[in-house]
Amino acid sequence: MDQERIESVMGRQIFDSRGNPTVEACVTLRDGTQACASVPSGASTGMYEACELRDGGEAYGGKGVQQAVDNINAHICGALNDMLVTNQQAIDTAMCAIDGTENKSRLGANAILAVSLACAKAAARFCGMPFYRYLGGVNAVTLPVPMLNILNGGAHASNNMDIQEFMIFPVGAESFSQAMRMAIETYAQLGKTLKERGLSTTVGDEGGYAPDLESDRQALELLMEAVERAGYRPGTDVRIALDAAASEWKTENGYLMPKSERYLTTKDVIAHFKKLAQDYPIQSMEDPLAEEDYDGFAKITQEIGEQVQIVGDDLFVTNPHRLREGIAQGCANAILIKPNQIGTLSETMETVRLAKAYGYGTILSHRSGETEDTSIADIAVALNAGQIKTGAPARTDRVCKYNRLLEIERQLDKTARFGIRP
Ligand code: 2PG
Ligand code: MG
Repeated sequence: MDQERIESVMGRQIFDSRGNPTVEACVTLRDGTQACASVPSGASTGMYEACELRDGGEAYGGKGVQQAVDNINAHICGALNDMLVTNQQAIDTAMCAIDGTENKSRLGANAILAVSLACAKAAARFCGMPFYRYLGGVNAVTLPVPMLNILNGGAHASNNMDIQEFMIFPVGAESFSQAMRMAIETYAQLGKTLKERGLSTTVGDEGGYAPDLESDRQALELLMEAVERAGYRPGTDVRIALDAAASEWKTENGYLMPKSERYLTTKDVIAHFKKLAQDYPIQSMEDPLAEEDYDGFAKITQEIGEQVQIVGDDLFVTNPHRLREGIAQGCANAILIKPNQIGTLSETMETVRLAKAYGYGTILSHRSGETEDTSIADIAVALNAGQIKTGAPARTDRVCKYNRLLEIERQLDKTARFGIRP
């Protein structure tokens, strides 16, 4: 009797960092090995993402996930019973087959991903390996450079900022732990500066401050000042990464910045970001245009892609087909990787492989609604992704991923590498 066969799979409803219901799955093997995983949830969700199944109705404002949980207990559990937990591809394929839809809308990508990750974790545990080692083998040695969202706007905060994320990117660090020290000291200085200026120090969904500010430029100035006050050199030690989440601005008549109520054409948006990249040490720009604006993405990549990493999030939604299309059209030069956008671990890994084959940068990412699950930290190391964004260095739903990376760094010890493109 193979001890690594799946004995049972159980789903249940838990809550995420916004207090919304989400799915947790626990997998038990024949030998009693058990592992659980839970899934996050976005606010600025791409329209091409796999389906997050919600119950609708009165309870939890329609956001309950009982249906997804029932799908695990009634359908997935039976289908995976007796399968070898180490055969991830077969497990994921089986779930996709019983779902039978293009976007996982029958079982729910939230149900499928929770089980997919729980199986992988149980397999790692069965093999007596850390999760990153099980997934990545002997090649898993690179700690990612973190992007930390220390000023929140857009759909993640109730302030007046249209850009969703102003992140610090400590690219001058020599190790992951040194990058965290730089980020934490900068975050503390930003808090101090805001307080001194009488600006709000309440935080947004991802733990970054969320003050009302006069403009994007003021936000960037504040970031640079915080870096300097922390004793680092802006542009050399710490650079800036933005996530505009511009799909949120798209209307039938072009781009409408929802908070400042400015109308812009694709051309205006590109000119705006180009100017910002000239004036500030911006290393990375995510979703500067909307999810359907392949032409705009190709244009901005052509114009500033040599100097700036252009990242597709809502554009690619971790989907290998959308990424292939983007590669063909010359859109972006990096991809954000969110396992719950596609719904299985195998497909997530396939997308990363494809991105790397075409020289695209890869950034593992949290969602704005998170849980204590730290899988993305292990996946980033396993796949040598080189970059991760998982919020401010504040709030345990964000910090737990950074803490997991510190633990991995300790385990790898002298073999640990650190960098964007290994
Ligand atoms: C993003 C994410 C994470 P959300 O747009 O990159 O920061 O936000 O999870 O709300 O889609
Ligand atoms: Mg994004």
